Amino acid sequence: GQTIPHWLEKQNDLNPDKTAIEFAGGGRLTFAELREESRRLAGGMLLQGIQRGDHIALLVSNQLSTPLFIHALSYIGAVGVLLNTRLTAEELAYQLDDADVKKLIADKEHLEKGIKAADLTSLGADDVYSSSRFPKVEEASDLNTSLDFSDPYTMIYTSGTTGQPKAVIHTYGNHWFSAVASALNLGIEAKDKWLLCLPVFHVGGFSILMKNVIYGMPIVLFNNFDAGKINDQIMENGVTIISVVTVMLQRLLKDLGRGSYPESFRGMLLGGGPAPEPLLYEAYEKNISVFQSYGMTETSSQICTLSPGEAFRKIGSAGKALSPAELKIDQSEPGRIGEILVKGPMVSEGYYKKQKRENEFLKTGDLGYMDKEGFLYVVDRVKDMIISGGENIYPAEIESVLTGIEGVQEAGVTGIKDDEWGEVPAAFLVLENNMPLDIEKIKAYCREKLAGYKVPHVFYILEELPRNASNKILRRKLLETYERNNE
Ligand code: S0N
Ligand code: AMP
Ligand code: MG
Ligand code: MG
Repeated sequence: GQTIPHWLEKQNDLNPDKTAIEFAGGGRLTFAELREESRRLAGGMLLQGIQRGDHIALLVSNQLSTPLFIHALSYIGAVGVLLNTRLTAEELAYQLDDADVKKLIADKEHLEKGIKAADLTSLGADDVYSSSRFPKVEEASDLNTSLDFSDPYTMIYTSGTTGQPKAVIHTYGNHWFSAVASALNLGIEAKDKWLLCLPVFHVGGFSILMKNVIYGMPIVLFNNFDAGKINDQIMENGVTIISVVTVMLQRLLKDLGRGSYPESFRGMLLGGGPAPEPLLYEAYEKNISVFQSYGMTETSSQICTLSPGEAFRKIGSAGKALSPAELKIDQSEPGRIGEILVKGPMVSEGYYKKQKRENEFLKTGDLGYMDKEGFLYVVDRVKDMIISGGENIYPAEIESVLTGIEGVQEAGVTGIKDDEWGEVPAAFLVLENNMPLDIEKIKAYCREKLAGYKVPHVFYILEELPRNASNKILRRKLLETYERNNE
């Protein structure tokens, strides 16, 4: 395929002394240092037997070393399998096996869980780092100097309608076009500094690391979401843009109180799920531009975004398809609600080990409409997915854990509204012989099997689950059925 110079080699040439990364936990790297350290780390990885084409899992939070690992993979040509650190060992084990991972690299905090999950060599991030070879950069002749657009770079798990996790494959080309498309919409200014507080194991956070090296733009990296400290960075440290999910926007506005952001702050790129209109208006009242976006893991981050010029005029809309992308609503009549279909060079070609998509357009499983001016409004989902604080939850996954519990005959899970997280899972259980159950015990069992955010917040008992003619659970009728039974 088409190749370009390795983006970090390019930044080392164009902006060697410019700050690349400021770490909120302390420390900073220039582009020359980021390049040098990433290459040294690549040397360490080669020593550990990591080779071109290997699938290497990363189980790491947003540490200063995290971008180095991500770039080291590209210098070797290995594929990064990005793992959600909130998952349990059992959940991780499935992904590690499915993705044919050769080695797992975990940071201190997650190494123990990683070892439990992986029947393969697990390496401590610190150990790989301290074994780095290539004391002199000139020695690193076996590292990539260019990137091929058609080569895979990352794999990130998401689930289909069945709740079975599958890995979205992103090529270098997908990430490149995503970053460039976003820049054509939001623009790049000389003073830009992007704050990265989204976890980098999701594509929204990862995409900021790509913008960092593709634009030659400094970023401020946060490991924990601390609204006060993040607002300080916007107020006092020249941050111009930040990517957030709804709950983050909510927390930042609450912390800001009656204060306001400096003129230099351009706005917030909001994605990962729906946003309540009152919150968007609250930001508007505070003169904060929110660039609402629509995207998914499969589109390598946003594929539609509200432009800076329309942010205040089109509140509630996710904007238009970015320059190289196309958007269609699967509906014959304009203005009517239908499934959202997308196409573009940032859209992944498919999932690992799954058949490639036949249609040019990706069917998103989301419902929306376009207004007369062609602006997208996302209104609902066809898929039964729940979004809690920007994390996706698949009811089928929780249901299968619940039905594994003795005394539970059937289980249905659906999302219910929540002021903090947007939606949280609620479980509806049909019990065997109406055997009484200890809900605290069920919760503890779920906690062992499932990431914390997937554990149902409430449990309801039903006589039977609402089902359609083909015996499929009508998840959207669960709450209604319960309420009707308990009037
Ligand atoms: C919001 C976050 C930071 C909340 O985490 P916090 O407050 O740090 O929690 P902890 O201290 O770690 O844990 C405390 C308790 O809270 C529970 N908890 C944590 N998170 C959630 C949650 N999401 N839902 C429900 N509960 C949660 C913990 O479980 C814990 O309780 P216990 O101990 O009992 O278990 C955090 O949730 C977060 O980082 N969320 C964001 C995730 C994310 O990145 N989502 C986006 C995914 N989508 C994409 O990447 C594609 C879209 C995209 O690209 C994009 C997205 C956003 C912006 C821009 C873009 C773009 O297009 O560029
Ligand atoms: P993920 O792959 O984790 O990024 O999840 C993508 C899903 O988030 C999409 O398929 C949508 O269901 C949801 N989503 C993303 N952007 C929006 C938006 N602007 N409004 C409503 N839902 C959204
Ligand atoms: Mg935290
Ligand atoms: Mg997700």
